[in-house]
Amino acid sequence: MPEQQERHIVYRYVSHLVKDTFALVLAGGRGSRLHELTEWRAKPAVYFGGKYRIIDFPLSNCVNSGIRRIGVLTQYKSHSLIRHLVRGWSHFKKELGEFVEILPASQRFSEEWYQGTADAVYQNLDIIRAEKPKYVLILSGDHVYKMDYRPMLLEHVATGADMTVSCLEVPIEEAAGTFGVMTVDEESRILRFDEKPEHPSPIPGQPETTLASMGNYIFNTDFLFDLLEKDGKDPDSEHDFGKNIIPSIVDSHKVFAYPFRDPETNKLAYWRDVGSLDAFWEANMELISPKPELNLYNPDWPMWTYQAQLPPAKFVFDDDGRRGMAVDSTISGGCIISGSHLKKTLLFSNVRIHSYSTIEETVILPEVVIHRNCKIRKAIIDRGCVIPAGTVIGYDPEQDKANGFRITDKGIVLVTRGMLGQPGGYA
Ligand code: ADQ
Ligand code: ADP
Repeated sequence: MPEQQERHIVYRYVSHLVKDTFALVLAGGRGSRLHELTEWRAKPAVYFGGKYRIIDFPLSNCVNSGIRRIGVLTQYKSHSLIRHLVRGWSHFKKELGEFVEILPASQRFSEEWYQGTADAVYQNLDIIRAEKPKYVLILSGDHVYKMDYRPMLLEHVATGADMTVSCLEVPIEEAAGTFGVMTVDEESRILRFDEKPEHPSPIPGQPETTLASMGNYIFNTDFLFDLLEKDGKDPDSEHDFGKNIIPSIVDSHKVFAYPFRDPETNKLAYWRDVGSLDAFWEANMELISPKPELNLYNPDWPMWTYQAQLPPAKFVFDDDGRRGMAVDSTISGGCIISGSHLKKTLLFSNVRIHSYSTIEETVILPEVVIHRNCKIRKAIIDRGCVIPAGTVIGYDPEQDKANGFRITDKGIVLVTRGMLGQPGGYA
């Protein structure tokens, strides 16, 4: 067969595969290691990278992979998440078979709030069934990464798997107690799966690394339905994919690992669990560094989000002629920097910086106001905070503690409206 014809057949086949796939994004997690940053929003709704929320990454990955039937499973503190999804992700055309649907907890006649991730899916089985997909792609809503899900779908079909788990090579000490880990045979079939063990088994020949689950799964739909019906009736199960479902099927079924690698370099791909305040701060700092690993400027894989219509960022001299400036920084729309100096700092939308302040290595969420003469370093300032004139943050831990701010192990200071005694609601 001529090469062109062959390629054409593959394209058509892949386009059928994605059309036969229904994606479910698990977006109900609390993210408790983000402390007050997730006091009022679920982890997937946490802001990232100046314009985005974490959930924009898996959602954009789906859309860019051609998967356009998407359900988002919400639970914990879903108000901010739902607002974002309605504003930014509701423009698909149901008539064309494309939608992002919000699936709140307890669609079924059940007394129970969602129990675990498998239960969250179980409670929405009727909705999935009505869509008649061949494959269900279950995604964690908690991670920042770019991934084309099509090669994973192709692998899933080519291996004849009942279920496929995407995974990464991770240093053992990072994985211990944090990730589901697996051992596989030469064909990548999973022989054993343990959820967050204290001592993960190494990859043969690589004593320092282990294969960690990214929390993304592909299931054949019928198989998933059978499993969940069974698990739903098991009183001893915690109804969790990592804890209960995967370990229970690796012996009896064809469960494969899909090692995710950067398609351009074939090296370890960028993937961040911004699960703690330190990881959140570090990932944002890395992103605004001169050569970040995560390239958001590549038009081939656009990251979609909701964004308000805002005027461009503006830098002005103050009354005394002191220059408003920012270097090695990223500044979003609607910001005004007047007579203050910013270095290695990320401003989300609509931030106002008044005069005579210096700000370094800081992540500032939308609608924050910083009044005059502040000195801020290594901080995260939550949405809507109004920082009074003369406030010093990140220089003296005793003073930060006395102000009621949270200081992390690595010395990053978190400031929220609650800590400042300022009201919540829309800033
Ligand atoms: P964790 O991330 O610790 O481990 P979990 O807290 O269950 O597992 O969260 C998984 C995803 O589901 C997250 O996106 C979270 O927001 C969401 N979620 C949690 N409870 C939910 C609920 N009741 N309803 C809706 N969404 C919910 C998992 C796997 C590990 C794997 C890591 C990778 O169990 O095996 O290594 O993800 O981060
Ligand atoms: P976002 O996550 O979009 O930044 P908010 O910070 O406004 O949204 O938080 C989401 C919702 O939580 C708000 O609409 C508000 O009702 C509530 N909220 C947030 N912070 C507080 C607070 N400090 N006190 C009371 N309610 C709050």
